[in-house]
Amino acid sequence: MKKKILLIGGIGAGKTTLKQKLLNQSLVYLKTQAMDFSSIFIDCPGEYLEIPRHYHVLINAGMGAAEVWALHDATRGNCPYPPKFALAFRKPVIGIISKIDHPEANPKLAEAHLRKAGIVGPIYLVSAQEGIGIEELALHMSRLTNLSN
Ligand SMILES: Nc1nc2c(ncn2[C@@H]2O[C@H](COP(=O)(O)OP(=O)(O)O)[C@@H](O)[C@H]2O)c(=O)[nH]1
Ligand SMILES: [Mg+2]
Repeated sequence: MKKKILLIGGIGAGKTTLKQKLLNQSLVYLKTQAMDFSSIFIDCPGEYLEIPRHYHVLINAGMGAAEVWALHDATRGNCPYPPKFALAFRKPVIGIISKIDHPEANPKLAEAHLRKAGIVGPIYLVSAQEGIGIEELALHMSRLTNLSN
């Protein structure tokens, strides 16, 4: 079975835009209304992270994924993740700081939030809009999804 990557993050973190960029699709804004399993990414509405009673949906989705990508919007001042949330997944969790092109981006704060959320794996800094950091992430993605079984 093809390996999948679960994308998690708050509302508007840039999950769908990043997915489109990595799949070489045109960047079309479309609010994610439901879980979308249609590519190697499992894309979810941000509400599943922002509303604690939905946490179990993300945790269940993680079971079908090879890796979890936890996004944090660099322009967001508060943290959508509860402390140690990454430990709820039995899969590797990497951090992705999105929108680093934005004039109000604060990647240091976003990194601190992701570390507090229990992410010990690598943290990538990206801008899907400007293409920054995308090549490195695409390489990581292809290594992961080309692994056998
Ligand atoms: N400046 C900037 N804006 C972005 C970037 N990626 C996404 N956005 C914007 O952030 C908003 C939410 O993006 P979306 O991918 O739908 O977020 P999602 O809710 O996590 O799927 C949209 O208006 C995007 O155009 C980026 O790299 N830079
Ligand atoms: Mg979305």
